[in-house]
Formats: sequence, C-alpha cells, structure tokens
Amino acid sequence: MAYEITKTKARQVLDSRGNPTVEVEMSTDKSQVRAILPSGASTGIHEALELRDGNQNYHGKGVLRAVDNVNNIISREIAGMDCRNQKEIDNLMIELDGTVNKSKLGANAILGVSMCLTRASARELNIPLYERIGQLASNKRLILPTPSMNVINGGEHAGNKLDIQEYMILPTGAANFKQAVMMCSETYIELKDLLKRKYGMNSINVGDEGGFAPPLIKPEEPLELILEAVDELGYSKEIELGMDAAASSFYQNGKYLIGGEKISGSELGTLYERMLNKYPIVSLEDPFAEDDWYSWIRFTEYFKDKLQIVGDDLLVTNVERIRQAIDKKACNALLLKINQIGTITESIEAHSLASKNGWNTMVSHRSGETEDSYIADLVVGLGTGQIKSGAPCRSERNAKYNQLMRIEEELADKTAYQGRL
Ligand code: 2PG
Ligand code: MG
Repeated sequence: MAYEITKTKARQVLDSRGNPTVEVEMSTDKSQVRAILPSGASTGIHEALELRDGNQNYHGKGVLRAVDNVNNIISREIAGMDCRNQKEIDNLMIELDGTVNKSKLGANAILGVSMCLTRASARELNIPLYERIGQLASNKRLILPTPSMNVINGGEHAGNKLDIQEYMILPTGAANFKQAVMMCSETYIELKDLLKRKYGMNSINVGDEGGFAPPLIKPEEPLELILEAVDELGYSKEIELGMDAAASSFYQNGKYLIGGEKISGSELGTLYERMLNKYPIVSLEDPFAEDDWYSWIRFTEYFKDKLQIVGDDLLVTNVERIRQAIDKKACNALLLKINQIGTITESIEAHSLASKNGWNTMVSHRSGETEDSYIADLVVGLGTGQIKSGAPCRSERNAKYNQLMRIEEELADKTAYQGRL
C-alpha cells in the first residue's frame, strides 16, 4: 500500500573520524531511503544520549546496541505505519524509549529512523526533501543559507594549542549561494598559501572539520591571518567573521583557561569585547560554558544588538533549555543539531520556538560527519538562512555545500540567498 513502511533496517558504518555510526534504511512499496548519523566531539552534557557499546571493539565506540534497537524494537513497532505521520511516529519512539535523554534506545537509533521518515514520505509524495521538511514545519519561505565556513580549527577538533574551536568566514555580501561558495573556497586556498609561507608545511594540516590547524596560541592570531587572506582577494566588504569558542571545553573550576591564562567569565567577556572592536565579527557561538548562565546573561545584555550570540552546548536543541534561555535573555540565536535532540519533530519545534521569539537559527553539522547531506535540505526547508558545515574541504563537509548548490539551481528564481544576518 502507498505510504506504508514495509521494512526498517539498521547497520553499523563509519563516520569521518573513523568511528562507528548508525545507518538506517527504510523501505516503502515505491522506494528505499537511507540516513547516516553524525557524531560530536565537543558534546554538551545536556545532549540526548548517543548509545555506544562500551565493549572491546572499536575502543568501546561500537553502535551495535543502537542498531539492534532499530532492528528488533523500533522496526516492529512502526511496520505498516504511514511514513507521512512523522510526528506520530517520532512521539511513538520517544514513548518507547521512555527516558528524558533517549538513553534506552539511543538518540542515534531514534534519529536515524526519524530522518528516514522524512525522506521516505518525500519520495512517496514525489517532492524534494527540502519541500517535505518545509511542509512539516509549515514554512513556505525556502531560503538558501549564508554558510559559516570554519577555516581554522582549534579546541577539541585539532592538535594545536588554540583554545577557541572554530574560526569561520561568512560571505554575507555574496549575491547567491554559488558565489558564496566560490568566495569561501578562494579564501581557504589563499589562507593555505599564506600559512605555508609563514609557518611551513606542517601548518596546513587540517583538523576534524577540514580547517587548518596551524601552531598558533593567541586567540586573535587566526583572525589576523584570515583577514589578510580576505584582503588579498579584495573581499573585505563581502566576508565577515564568526567564531565558536566552545567554551565548555576550556572551563575548569569556575575559570576559563585560554591563551595560556586562567581568567574569569567577566575577563573572558572583556577579551571578546576587544576582539569585537577590532575585527568584523558578526556571530559568536558558545562564548561561555554550558551552565555559566551568569556570564551568558551579562554578555548578552551588552552585545545583543551588535552581535549574533549563538547557544550550542547551552541549548542542545532542547525546547526546555531554549525556553530557559529566552526567559533569562541568555543569548539571541539557536544552533540546531538534530542529533542533540534525536527526532526531526523536536528539531522543528526547537527552531519554531527560537524563531517565534525573534532569534536566528544556524543549522549545524557535527565534527564527526558522513556523506549524508540531510542538513542541506533541512536548512532550506526550515528557511533559517544559516548553516555551518565546516571548511570547503573534505567530502563529508562539501556534501552539504554541494547539495545546496544543486538546490539553488533547482529553485532558480523561486528562492533568495540570505546574505546579511
Ligand atoms: C560545535 C560542533 C560542530 P561537535 O561545537 O558546534 O562544529 O562540534 O560536533 O564536536 O560538537
Ligand atoms: Mg559549537
């Protein structure tokens, strides 16, 4: 029968870091679709649980328990159901799991099925995935996003001494997505030459997200180098900067360990202020640790009108945490990672809540990624206007940017490029 789920099956495959991850396949009469799960390194403590086997294989990182949960529990429960019933099936899986953080079945089991549902129903309805996501989110404004490309890596994603995790370029002055990609790629290659000249061949080794991991220490050094490359190309009016400090990863006993110093939350705020005054930074993610609400609130009070302040570890794509942050005025933008929460329905709800309260949403990859380009369709379907998927380098990162170029071509004049944030 049309729309009926006939089979759901999971298996263990590998992600971009060489760790196991879950792949789910779903069949209907008409087609078979597939989804592969990403995985983070700088994970927030409030994220939904990624179920790992913890035995001797793959250094304990196997996902065969999550695979079994799809094959033996979820697949039986949803067999014969209508794949268009995304909300109903997502809620059924949440109930089957029964825990607050999806620790029984694993967010990696549940999300794989949830992603397949969107894809299967899109196929059955004969529409593109982004359009199906637009339907589910009741959004008619399909937008091609401004990418935030992470060109210098630090923190837990690289073997250098930089504490700030991501230094990103945002081509806010590009005319369209294709041009945005060109500007970012040119800047990336220009930066590569610059680093090679200044610091030698070792400086162009890349981190987990494809950005360079040069031997720098001071938090502002990468910004200087990036701007040098941008200026060289004549893009200083078109390219602005962003950072993800991922500050939870350098927070210890109430202090922040950054650039070789141990400082308080308010001193860290002053450090950011200096950087904001000097460089064209328009977006700053996780400036403080995930439960350091006090520093978040004070910083947002000062900078909310000048800067996009993005909550990642702070919010973990969780409606409850987002609500708290809205009440406390702790930030003004959401980082949306589908595997932080574990279903497409809850991800859509997280974005709608953020958007209803005047926040921006940036859709995000994880540092451990795969060839699955689902989030490219997601960002267009939700119309959030922003995505980060790492450097314009390594195919698990470019899979998303390439899919967005295909979508731009397909939508031609039916859509616009976001540009300025
Ligand atoms: C982040 C992400 C993605 P991870 O902190 O925003 O860039 O990293 O997937 O390691 O949490
Ligand atoms: Mg982050």
